[in-house]
Amino acid sequence: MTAPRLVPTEPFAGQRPGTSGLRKKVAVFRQPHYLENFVQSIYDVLEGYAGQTLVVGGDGRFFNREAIQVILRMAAANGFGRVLVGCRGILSTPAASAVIRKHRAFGGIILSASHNPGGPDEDFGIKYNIGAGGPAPEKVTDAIFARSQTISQYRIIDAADIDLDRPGRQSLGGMTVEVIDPVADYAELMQRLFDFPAIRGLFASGFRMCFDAMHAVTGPYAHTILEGLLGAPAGTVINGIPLPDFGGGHPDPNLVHAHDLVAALAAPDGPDFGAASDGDGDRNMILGRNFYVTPSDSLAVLTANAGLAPGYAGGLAGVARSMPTSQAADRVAAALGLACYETPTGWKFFGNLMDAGLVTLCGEESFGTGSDHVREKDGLWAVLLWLNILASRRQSVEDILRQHWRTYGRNYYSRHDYEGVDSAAADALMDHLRQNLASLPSKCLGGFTVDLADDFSYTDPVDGSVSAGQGIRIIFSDGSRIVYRLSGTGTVGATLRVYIERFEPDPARHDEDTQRILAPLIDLAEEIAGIRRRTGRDHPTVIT
Ligand code: VG1
Ligand code: CO
Repeated sequence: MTAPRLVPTEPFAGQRPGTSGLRKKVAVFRQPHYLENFVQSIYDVLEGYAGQTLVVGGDGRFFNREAIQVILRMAAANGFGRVLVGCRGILSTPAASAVIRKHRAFGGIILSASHNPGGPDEDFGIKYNIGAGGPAPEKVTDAIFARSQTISQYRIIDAADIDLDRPGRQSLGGMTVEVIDPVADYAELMQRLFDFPAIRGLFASGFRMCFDAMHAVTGPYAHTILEGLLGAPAGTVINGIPLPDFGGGHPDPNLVHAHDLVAALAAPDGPDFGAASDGDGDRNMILGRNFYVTPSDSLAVLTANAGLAPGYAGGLAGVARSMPTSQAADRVAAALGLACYETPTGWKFFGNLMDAGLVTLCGEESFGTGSDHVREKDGLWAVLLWLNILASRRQSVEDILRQHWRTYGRNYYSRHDYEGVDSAAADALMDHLRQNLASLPSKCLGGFTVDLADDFSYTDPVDGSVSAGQGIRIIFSDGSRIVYRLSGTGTVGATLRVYIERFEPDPARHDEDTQRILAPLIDLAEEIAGIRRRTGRDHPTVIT
């Protein structure tokens, strides 16, 4: 057995994990000892893992395989008993969560920068997930960061690379490495949740869909499940082979970046249903024929219809959404008598609620939806739940949405992102907003009366932990909202996100253009924050 080697090192500034772990440019990760420091910091704050199982995998982006070899050699040196690693280094984020839970692993390390581009000059990321399968809570990520600021050595063994392309057991030092099929456990779980025969029947009836894997991790999952188990015709999955640079694109499932999918759906005689997922497979975008479903509406429709799928036929415990997500799901929850929770941005806040059995479904406006089957958001899961609903209701996506709006009203919603803004300017803008919050309530601005203005603070109902400073919300008396927050996942400068929402109960007004109907609130968002003056930007970089 190879003896662990202790390597002296020095801390790096700025190894603070953001919304979803540590995300930096590949060049940053490639600095000597940088990755090792962070991995050792993770291992150092964990307790009681000797002889236990760790799950490791990533979205296949550039540097994935190299990072995995380091993580494995360090896991062996630190005393893990076994590592389950996805074949070819592949595990989607939700599949990693499923594997951690099924095999009762101690935890897992997921390598991804999600929807950010990949390649030698692009982004890489690493995050730790706990034994429940979800992202580490803030107290753990804070401890990892603190450790990374004082670290002076790391443990590693000298050994040849593990063959990540060969399924089965290999030995590394005294540790077992099991190279597993990245799809099998996940596909088995999906078959327990959804009515596969009904969905197979839908495809057999001539229903056509296009799934855009965006050259990212969901390709193998979608091929196996949609074209294999569900009998969708070959060609249903496009861009289905994971590439280290995602084919040069942004693996971000929105109307701008999923252009191949949007084009397919807009074609005359195009498919009935379209969907895309992101780099690591936890996001989803849902499209009908010439029809876009906002992620917030998708959460509401899934909440209203989940009972049609066998896995949710017993009813939902409750639903949770992140604060900036539209309040569409709240209306469904109220109508169905379900508890509804509002959490800060980021999936880690849903874990406690699901573990305590308080909620079944969760969602975010950023193309994230999921349930308590795992502890991550799950792109393909959302697609399968939609397919189950379509198989059962046999209506078009558009008809389902229109009927939903007639029943619950429509929450017009949009997010405006200003990317790569000067960090100091973005901080100043937020500070200015914070300082002026107290003066806003009961003011009438542009015809809207302010009901509440605060910097969102969340007290976890399960463990009582408080997360403050989670975004500025301005809520108006008619239920409209403007929310401002800075992204915690960017790698260059700051990204300012402005979220705008307006509720419209009148079915005669459910056909308006979203940006037009939101225009007065968009103007107000500018007036209140002075975005143009403070950031020098005339327009958002991305509108979703
Ligand atoms: C963004 C989204 C947030 C999501 C996070 C991780 O965070 O807004 O809703 O949970 O990305 O998603 P931020 O801090 O940049 O707004 V993923 O698919 O990158 O794991
Ligand atoms: Co993602």
